[in-house]
Amino acid sequence: MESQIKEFMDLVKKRNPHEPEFLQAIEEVAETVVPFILSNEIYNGKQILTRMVEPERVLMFRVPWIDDAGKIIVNRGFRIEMNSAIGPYKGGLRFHPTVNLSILKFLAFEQVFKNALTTLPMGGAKGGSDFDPKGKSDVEIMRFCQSFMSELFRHIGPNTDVPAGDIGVGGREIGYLFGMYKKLRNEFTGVLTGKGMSWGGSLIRPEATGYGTVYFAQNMLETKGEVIKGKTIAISGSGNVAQYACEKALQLGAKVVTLSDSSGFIYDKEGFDTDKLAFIFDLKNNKRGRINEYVKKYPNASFFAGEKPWGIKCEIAMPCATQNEVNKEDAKTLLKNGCYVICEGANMPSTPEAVHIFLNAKILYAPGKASNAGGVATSGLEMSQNSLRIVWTRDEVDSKLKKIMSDIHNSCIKFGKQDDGYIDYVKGANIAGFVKVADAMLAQGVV
Ligand code: NDP
Ligand code: 2IT
Repeated sequence: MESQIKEFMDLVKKRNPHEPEFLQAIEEVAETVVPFILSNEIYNGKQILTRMVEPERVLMFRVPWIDDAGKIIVNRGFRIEMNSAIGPYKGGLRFHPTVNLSILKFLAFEQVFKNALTTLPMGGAKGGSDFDPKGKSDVEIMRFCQSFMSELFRHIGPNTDVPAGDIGVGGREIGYLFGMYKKLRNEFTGVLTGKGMSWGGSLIRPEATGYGTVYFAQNMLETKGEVIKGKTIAISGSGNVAQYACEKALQLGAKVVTLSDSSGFIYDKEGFDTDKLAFIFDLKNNKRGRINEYVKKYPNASFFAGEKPWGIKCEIAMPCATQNEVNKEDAKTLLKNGCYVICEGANMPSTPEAVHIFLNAKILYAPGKASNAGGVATSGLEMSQNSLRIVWTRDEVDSKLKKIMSDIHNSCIKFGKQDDGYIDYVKGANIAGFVKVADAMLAQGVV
């Protein structure tokens, strides 16, 4: 078994040198899916995984724009259309200076499995740019988004590829991107998700990733006869996912004590409440400020510059910032301090060493492709509403989101429950996602 995984990985490494994040995401899948393929005649020998690691299409393009000082800037734009076996390509756009081919290919690959898990008909994609939105004026953001869309529009469409937000892309950016697409195509369609409510958006979409992550944590706790109420939670990040994970956790009676950004983390030992969270929403979404400003307003809290929150004692950790933000040492520290639930809001936030530590310790560990799927699932619900030209109520969307998270949890149990009763959510999510996509690929022939 080990040798077959190695043989597969050697091939992938040879074809994708210099793409460490992409290789990391593939290896995590291969460890559980290769043995499954070998023991299932219908998949064995069909090169399905070899096909799945090759994007159907990779787009790279120049994004020139002019800053407020009149200087011409050139960024690079990307869209990775990874797999369309079960539906149109679907996945977010990330604007961050670290964006490169490796990061977007890992995200697109994860998206294929995640989208399959949602139960909705969506293929997998990811895109973005090395553009850094930090410190840019609104007009600069608009000019950049317009330039980006003036190329991307040729490749996307409501039945072809439907982008959405990710790091650095929220409601403001989706607005500018949508406006340019509509102008170029002369068509008002659901080509992007995360739209504003007056122009085709869905209620709960902004909240969905964070809410869904907390719903998933609840589902995991239920397997032990426990609830989230009263638990202490450490959250990283303070963007879209972190904010709404915090909001839902508070609503359900948990105590959230940390949030962070790339400059460090804040620790409020009394826990956040609705007023404190409203301050953070305003700070991050309107003022676009830094997280350390929180301690000026709430001096009982502390700011730890350049550090991550994983040294703080908690029962539940929710990494909601970025990839590889929980390493081997962090994992050991979390366990030492009594943490026994890791529920990932971010994509691939734990390094492979950290994941193995969590699985060996047999704690409740949910990989992002399962636990953060509520965001893209609600994007799928936005697409359905656009097609039907109707708007569902908040309660309708929220209850569909809860049901989807619970269905994903059940899929993880179906394929991940071990003989001793331990639920390996990594195995469960990988195999459940694989089976859905693989069956569609087999039915559609070698294309
Ligand atoms: P936002 O841009 O809204 O927020 C990102 C947060 O993470 C910010 O607090 C940011 O801090 C921090 N962060 C980003 N990069 C780094 C870094 N290299 N080191 C430390 N902190 C960092 O993005 P989202 O909340 O939308 O996304 C967060 C994560 O969730 C990502 O992994 C994303 O892929 C994933 N995700 C998002 C979904 C969505 O619907 N938006 C759906 C599913 C997953 P700073 O401001 O200082 O950069
Ligand atoms: O990683 C993700 O699932 C997202 N950024 C959301 C993608 C989407 O299409 O809503």
